[in-house]
Amino acid sequence: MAKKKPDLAPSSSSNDAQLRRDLLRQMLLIRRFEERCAEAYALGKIGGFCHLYIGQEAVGVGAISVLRPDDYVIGSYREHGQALARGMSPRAVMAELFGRADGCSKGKGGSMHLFDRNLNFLGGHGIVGGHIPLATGVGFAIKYRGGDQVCLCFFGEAAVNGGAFHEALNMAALWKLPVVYLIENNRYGMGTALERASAINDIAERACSYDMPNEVVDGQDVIAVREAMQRAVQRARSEHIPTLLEVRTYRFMGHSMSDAVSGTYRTKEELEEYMKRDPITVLRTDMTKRGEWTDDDMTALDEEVKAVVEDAWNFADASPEPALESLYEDVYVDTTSDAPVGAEIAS
Ligand SMILES: Cc1ncc(C[n+]2csc(CCOP(=O)(O)OP(=O)(O)O)c2C)c(N)n1
Repeated sequence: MAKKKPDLAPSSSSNDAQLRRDLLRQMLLIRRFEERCAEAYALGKIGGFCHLYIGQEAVGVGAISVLRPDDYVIGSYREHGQALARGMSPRAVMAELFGRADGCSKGKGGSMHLFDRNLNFLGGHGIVGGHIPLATGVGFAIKYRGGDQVCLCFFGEAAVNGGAFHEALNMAALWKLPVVYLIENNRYGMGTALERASAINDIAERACSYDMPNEVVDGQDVIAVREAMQRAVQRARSEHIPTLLEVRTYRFMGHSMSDAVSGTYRTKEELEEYMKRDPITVLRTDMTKRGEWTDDDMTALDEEVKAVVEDAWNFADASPEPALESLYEDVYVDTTSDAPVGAEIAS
């Protein structure tokens, strides 16, 4: 069996100043959005589970920035930021979190179940690793129909210890499916450190079992994420070769809104050390050094995105709760119509 060593992706300097501004704006929008989510949760406006993306913004933003509109994105329950990066409106996301009828899943999915068929954003899944085989299925469907789209699948490092991960990657490698499997390695599955749950610490090496290309990527550097993703997408699109990316990042908040920020499983010092590499600061510092960004620019951008988030909050707050009669809608496919089941998806 060929053992491929994961490479550390080099962070390079793109000359595209506009691109950097766009990436910075998206990351800042997600940061401010998530901060307001924490407030809304404390006020009881958001119920159920709520997993914030603060600290990991460069992963979703960098990876999704490479995709075409007809590509597919599927994620776990930590997906607010990915939905926003994919272009879902902050209003639709916030309304969903508030459980309101104008939410992207009509207020019946909540934080862990954000969907948008027009954006090919396929969730939002609460079962750890349960959506990885779904991504393989999407890859199969793309190839079967002769398309050149790519499916990007986000999941945490704890998911690689489940059987679904191995079955899904084996099949994707065997059948050459256009899927990018992206591990967001934030070092902890709830309160369990990676080293306590995985037999190997360099988890990109798991791809060697399937002879699959793999890379270790600096997840605090949005440009590095973008570049690794570009290589993976190129392989998937032109040769139908899947890739496993291990993107190393860190969550600055607790696992969910139900546990403390630092918890007892990690030290305050560790958290502070990782927070020195805030992905927003990393990009902003780079832009400042290039002479293309000032403190005034940052203040103006911050005000702009805060207003967007404020608008989303007000929209969500004004949206009605789903009607009781809608409780059973969208639960089962309507098989009473003449159209064959699944026909609307295939079209
Ligand atoms: C199959 C399954 N087992 C256990 C859980 C409970 N659980 C929810 S989140 C989580 C940790 C997952 O960590 P990771 O995959 O690294 O993602 P992260 O939360 O760090 O983004 C666990 C064990 C679950 N949702 N599904």
